Amino acid sequence: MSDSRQNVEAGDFAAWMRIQGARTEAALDAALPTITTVPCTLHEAMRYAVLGGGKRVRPLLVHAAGEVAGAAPEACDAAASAVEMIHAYSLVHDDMPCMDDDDLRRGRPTVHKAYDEATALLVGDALQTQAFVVLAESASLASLDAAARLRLVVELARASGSVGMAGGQAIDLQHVGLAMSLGELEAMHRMKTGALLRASVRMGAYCGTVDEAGMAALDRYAAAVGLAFQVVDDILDVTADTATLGKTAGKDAAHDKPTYVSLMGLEPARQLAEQLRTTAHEALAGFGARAGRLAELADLIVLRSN
Ligand code: GRG
Repeated sequence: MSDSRQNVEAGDFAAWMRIQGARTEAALDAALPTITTVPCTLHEAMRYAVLGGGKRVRPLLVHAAGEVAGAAPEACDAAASAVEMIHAYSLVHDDMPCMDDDDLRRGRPTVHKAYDEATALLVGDALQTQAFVVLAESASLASLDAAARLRLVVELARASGSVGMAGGQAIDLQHVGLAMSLGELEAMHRMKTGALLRASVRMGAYCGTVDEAGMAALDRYAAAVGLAFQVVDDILDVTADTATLGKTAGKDAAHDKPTYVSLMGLEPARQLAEQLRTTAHEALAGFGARAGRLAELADLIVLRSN
């Protein structure tokens, strides 16, 4: 895969996103077993869950942080694929009847609807382990030393597990129909959604080189965009329609879930998202033009319509 970054004029964010999106699609395609590999139905369902949909925000964050760190785009492809596989697994499991019970994801029937529940469970399980196969085996990470490669594995494992995404999901499920303070809501979302977004930024940086102060600045950026992503998700759940979202709108209220909108109101939630965007931009100040894509991604995350 050739590095097309140089071909994109500075500031041409839409073209950059298209190029990174195509890179991610190709890298995921290559990293997933083919549909003729036994068990064929499981592999077909894994590919259905991952390929041809989604905004690819996490892979974009990996590549943008990689640009700050001077990382090889090929190394970022592997890290981006691994993060997106974990994200896709979380969506497949989240949509199952035992969790959020949804029929629509990325504008298509959810995996347990297109296949069946047992297949959906196994798709999530297998995508989770495949993510770590990619980090351990990918030739495009061969330029990294063993310690850096191990950091990628630990970063993704921690962000996905019981002190990250899975733990946040557990807290979320425990609080359906119950009151939650804003502090508790924030802590839950920092785990459930924020941890993987933060890991995306840190893994992009680990694919290259960033000093301690730089990593702390990237962490401040990632914490702000991670929370902003969820605040905006809560806003869109009440303001956008199902066709635009590609998933069922209005589900938070229907499930009686505490959200930023239900706790703060719509306008204060919008102001919070805007404040977080400013915080994200401020965190990048020391990087100059190298962090241009990260700044544009903060704008995308806050100003998105789906
Ligand atoms: C099942 C362990 C486990 C965890 C599930 C992330 C998650 C935890 C569930 C998803 C529920 C949800 C809708 C959360 C709101 C924020 C979010 C992660 C939205 C989906 O991510 P996008 O918008 O999706 O990046 P696309 O399809 O664009 O990739």
